[in-house]
Amino acid sequence: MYEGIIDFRSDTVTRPTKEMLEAMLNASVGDDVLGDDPTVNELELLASRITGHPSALFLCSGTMGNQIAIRVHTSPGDEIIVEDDSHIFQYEAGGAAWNSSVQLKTIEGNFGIINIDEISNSIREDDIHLPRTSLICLENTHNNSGGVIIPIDYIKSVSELAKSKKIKTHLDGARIFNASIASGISVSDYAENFDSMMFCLSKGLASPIGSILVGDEEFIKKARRVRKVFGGGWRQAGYLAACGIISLTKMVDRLKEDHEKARLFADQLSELEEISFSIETVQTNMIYFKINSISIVDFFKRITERNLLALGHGDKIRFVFHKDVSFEDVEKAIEIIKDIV
Ligand code: TLP
Repeated sequence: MYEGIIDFRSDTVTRPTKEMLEAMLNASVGDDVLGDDPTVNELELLASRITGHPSALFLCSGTMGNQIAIRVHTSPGDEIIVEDDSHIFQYEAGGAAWNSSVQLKTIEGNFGIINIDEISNSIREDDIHLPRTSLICLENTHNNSGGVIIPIDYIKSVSELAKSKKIKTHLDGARIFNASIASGISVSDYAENFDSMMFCLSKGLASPIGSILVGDEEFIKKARRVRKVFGGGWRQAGYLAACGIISLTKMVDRLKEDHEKARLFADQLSELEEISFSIETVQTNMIYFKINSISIVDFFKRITERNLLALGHGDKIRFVFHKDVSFEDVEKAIEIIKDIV
């Protein structure tokens, strides 16, 4: 993509399509803080229709969407239940404590799934000594587990438990469209189980910037205010919303190609005895694997010399597949890896 470099670090590296750039040039815009940017309003309506939630808010990042949701659903001193390898816990720079003065009750999961009894046992009694459990968050697909899909029956049982305890639920659905394309379950069928959901336009859906938060009218009204407090009120955001509309109308179906690339890569890698990973986790557009023949540092040094980029995660290496790596690039990457391991 950039002069001979093949970039598997993330699907966030995807560049906008030509159609998106043209849509930016031609977008009708207004001032979104004043509520009159027609393209933002159109994108929010579209997001609301696709997810089945009454209202939607366009914002700059997935992290901002998760953080706003936490702020709206909780009060200072509350506790929220999250899986211990979730993005909210691992990669949002302690934002929940910083922005919302809440503490996180992390529970070890199994491929993103926290045992339902453990969730139930972690919900606090109503006692003035204890924090109030006000929110449960799930993540689908689950990034650190290899982009695995969280099963809908499990999601429903968490949702029922939360409702019975009057606890809110939020889905970090950064890659919910990958989950939907791979499972055949609609985004709205996933989303209906949560009080709010965030999803990203800037990952596999190829927008340069942007995420969406959905929920009911009251929730989004508060979220809009918190977005302003966080400095996220933006003006002619319609230029970006124009790309978001293309993401949602033209870029969803092609995600299955990214899943095929991941599968091709995984199938070839599984033949190398120096590499280990569990093939069942390759369900969408990424793969995490270990190497036993050379160190991770050497691996990264050698692939970088050959113009291949990927990311490390502890003792694992992550490759993510997206529209800006071709099937040919995938084959090339496999040959390079075969050479160096
Ligand atoms: N994930 C990034 C990194 O931050 C790890 C990536 O390259 O995968 N939820 C999930 C599940 C995510 O994977 C990410 C980004 C986010 C939220 C945050 O989205 P952004 O980067 O838009 O703030």
